[in-house]
This record gives sequence, structure tokens and C-alpha cells, in this order.
Amino acid sequence: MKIYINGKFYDKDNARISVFDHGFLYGDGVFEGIRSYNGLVFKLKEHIDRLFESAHSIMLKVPVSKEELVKKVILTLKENRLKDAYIRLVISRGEGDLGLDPRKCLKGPSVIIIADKIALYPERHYREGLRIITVPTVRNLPEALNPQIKSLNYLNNILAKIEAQNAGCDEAIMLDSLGYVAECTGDNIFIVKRNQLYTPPQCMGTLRGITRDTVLEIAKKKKISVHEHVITRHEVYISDECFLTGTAAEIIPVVEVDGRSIGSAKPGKMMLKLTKEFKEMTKKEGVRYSF
Ligand code: PXG
Repeated sequence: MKIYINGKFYDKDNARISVFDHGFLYGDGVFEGIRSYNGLVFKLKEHIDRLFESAHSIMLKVPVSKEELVKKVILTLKENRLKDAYIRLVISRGEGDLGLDPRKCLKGPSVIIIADKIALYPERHYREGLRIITVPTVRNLPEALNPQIKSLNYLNNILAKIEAQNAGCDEAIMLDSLGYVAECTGDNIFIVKRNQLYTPPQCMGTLRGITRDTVLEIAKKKKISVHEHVITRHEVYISDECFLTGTAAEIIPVVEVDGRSIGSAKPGKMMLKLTKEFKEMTKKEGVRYSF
């Protein structure tokens, strides 16, 4: 495996950054998780745009242009001869001293690109659906650390994941500070009621997921009614279908929430229809590369 760090490729064992990097010391940095399908990088522009937005919000200047970054992602995929990959893009504040002050990171931000084989969820989860639970840890408040910023500080989500695992569940529903459903630890949430699609708006505690946006795009094309508004746990419990979306998981069914079975407790029709269309899109759309 060859890892890109600040303009050079390193073998996995030699791919290192300083322990003084504020990405490590404070979670001071931003990232993206991107996927390529059979030599096509899906929604690359959208991921790069979101990365730059996250960076802008935390006043981190990405040391390369968007166009250069696209080229570096492609170069990393070629270097690793990966047609189907999970790409992790990280921009960290860089090497500083043992204080919070980002101005002390004099060498400037680091750019790291890792391209690996995709670690898919077990097939069983797609066939049988996930059992998930609402956890006590609420999603970060937008006015504290806005969930739109994909920062290197994921402790909020990790705590929720641990709580779900402690309860023997596959995933966690995180609520926002008002008690509405926000999202899961690394996925957005959708419910279906009477053939209409509902997902929480991005304003309260929900990342504007790129897979979420893709599902909304498909729904529009298929003339499925979509509602982006607040969802309560009750509405999830009485939904006909529930599923999660994310770059890694794609579209994954949920069959049980907080001990309540959802719909027929099987992957639903709407989810299957959207998945079929999503898979078609990943075959056709994206930035093409070959080696
Ligand atoms: N919500 C959160 C909090 C996320 O971190 C999503 C939703 C889905 O967004 P996309 O753009 O991927 O549709 C994410 C995704 C993983 C993993 O390994 C995923 C994410 C972050 C870290 C790890 O599954 N982000």
C-alpha cells in the first residue's frame, strides 16, 4: 500500500506524521471518506467541495487547490492499482507545539490520502437488516461543533457507537439536543411512511451526507415525495421502512429500533428500489481513471 503524504508516496510502514501534529493532539483537522467503483470515483467533486467547506469553517487553509487534490486522489488510486476503493482524505492542522494555538503549526497543514480496499458491512446486514438503538449521547450542538464539519474529532460519534455496542446493537441513533432524530454515527437516516420518504433536515445535528443527497436525487427522479423535516423516535417506530445511508454502507436496511420491529421487519420495497438505482448510478457516474 502506498500512502500520499504532502506530495510524496510512502509504504504503509513508513507513512508517518509527527506526534506534534495537531490532528493527533487535538483532532484539529478535517476529512472525507470517498468511494470508487470499478475505476469511477463516485461524487468526487461533492466530497472535495465538502472537505473545503469543513476546512474553511475551521480556518484551515488546504495547501493545494481543489483541482490538484482531485489529481492527487486519482494518482493515489493508480499508485495502489485499486479499481474499487475506499479513499480517506485527511487535512490536518500540521505540526505545532503542545498548545492549542494553531498559529504555532508553522509548517502548515498536512495532506494525507489513503486508498484501501473497501471493508464492506457483512452481506447478512443487507439481507436481514440492522438492529439499532437510540443512545444517550446526543449529537454535537451545531452552535458548539457543527456536525456539518467533518472534523478529525469524532469522539461524539464514537461514544454513541460504544453505547450501541454495549447494548448488543449494530448502530446508534443519535438525537439532537431537542430530542429529535439526528443521524447515526457514520450514516444518515431515512424512514418511509405511506410510500413517502422522510429524513431529518441538515440544520440541527445532521451531516449533509453525500449518499443522503444522492438518495434525494434518485427520489426526485422517480417522483417519490420527500420530506426533509424533523423526525421523532415515535415516527421511526411506526414507519413502514427505515434505512441508513453513507459512503461506506451505501443504503442499508434497519429492521428494529429500540426493540420495536419496523414495518415487516425485512428490507423494504422503497429501500430496494433506491438501492437498485443507486448501484446503477455508481456504474455510470464519476471521475474515470485507469492504470
Ligand atoms: N453522518 C455522519 C456523522 C458521517 O460521518 C455520514 C453521515 C454519511 O455521509 P456520506 O457523505 O458518506 O453519505 C457520515 C459519513 C465509515 C465512516 O467508516 C463514515 C463517515 C465517517 C467516518 C467513517 O463508515 N462519514
